[in-house]
Amino acid sequence: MRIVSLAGGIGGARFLRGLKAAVPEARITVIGNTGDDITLFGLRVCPDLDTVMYTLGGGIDEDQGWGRAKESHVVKEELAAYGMQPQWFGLGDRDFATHIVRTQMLNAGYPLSAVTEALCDRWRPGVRLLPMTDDRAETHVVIEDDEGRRAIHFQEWWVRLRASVPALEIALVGAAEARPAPGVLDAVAEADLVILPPSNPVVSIGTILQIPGIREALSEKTVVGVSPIIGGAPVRGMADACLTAIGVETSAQAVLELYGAGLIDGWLVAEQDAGVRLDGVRVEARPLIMHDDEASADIARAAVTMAEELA
Ligand code: FO1
Repeated sequence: MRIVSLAGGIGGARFLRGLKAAVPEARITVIGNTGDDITLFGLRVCPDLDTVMYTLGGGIDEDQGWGRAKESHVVKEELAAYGMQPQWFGLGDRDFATHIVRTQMLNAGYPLSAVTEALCDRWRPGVRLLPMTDDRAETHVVIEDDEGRRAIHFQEWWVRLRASVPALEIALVGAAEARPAPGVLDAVAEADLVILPPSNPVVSIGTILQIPGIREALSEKTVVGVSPIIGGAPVRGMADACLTAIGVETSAQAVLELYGAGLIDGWLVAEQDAGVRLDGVRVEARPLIMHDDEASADIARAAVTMAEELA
């Protein structure tokens, strides 16, 4: 069975670990969000691709959900000693090696998809990990503070400001000119089913859907999504701040409507959201908290079963 899954950061990666356990015989292609990518100290950092690669490859810092396990921060401290900015983004020593390899390959002319394949050659995540695009498409956030109205990189809003300043706009800069990475549209066309993990619907799933051609390709397939919102609140992260920024209510109903019945065929919600309805979409309620790998696998299995029934 061939499955395509879109993924963002921590929630998506944990769900994918469950999906692999639920359908070990499936060939899974993950289309990873690259809107979070940022250049720091001359190095290209791809947080969501690395989170999927490390989580499925066994290198992730489990408590943080991002970055490497058994990490040290000597380089970060030395950079700070030189007064280098920014100091609000915590790059570990082991993680630096990933960004050095990636940047060296990008500078040699390899596209991000080839770089990601090379990095995954070491980590063996057990899925094919494709960036949503090889082109530059970065999420920037418009805020208004004492320095006036300005756009800042998503990571500065997310990590330095902890989304404490309202986002007046969230824009994927470069989306209109970006093309799906090689293999993305083929993987979707060849998929038996598509699963949307409970990733951030705005800055993870939403950004991938903004790459021209991807939403249209997915709409041809049987797609089952897992609600990232339970009882009016995100399970983790700050999806509520992102949804508010685009004028969408923080609810399982509103996220389903944001994705739309043109895309979604099945929608898994938590029991307290059992009243969610949308014409043309089958809604099922079940426990959705991924408190351990077993729970993640159960949710993933339910999504696959639903997709098979809908196909
Ligand atoms: N998130 C934080 O809250 N603080 C950090 O210092 C931080 C560093 C970091 C370094 C590498 C990486 O791959 C991810 C990192 N993240 C950090 C998480 C990152 O901001 C998020 O994982 C995604 O961008 C949103 O899903």
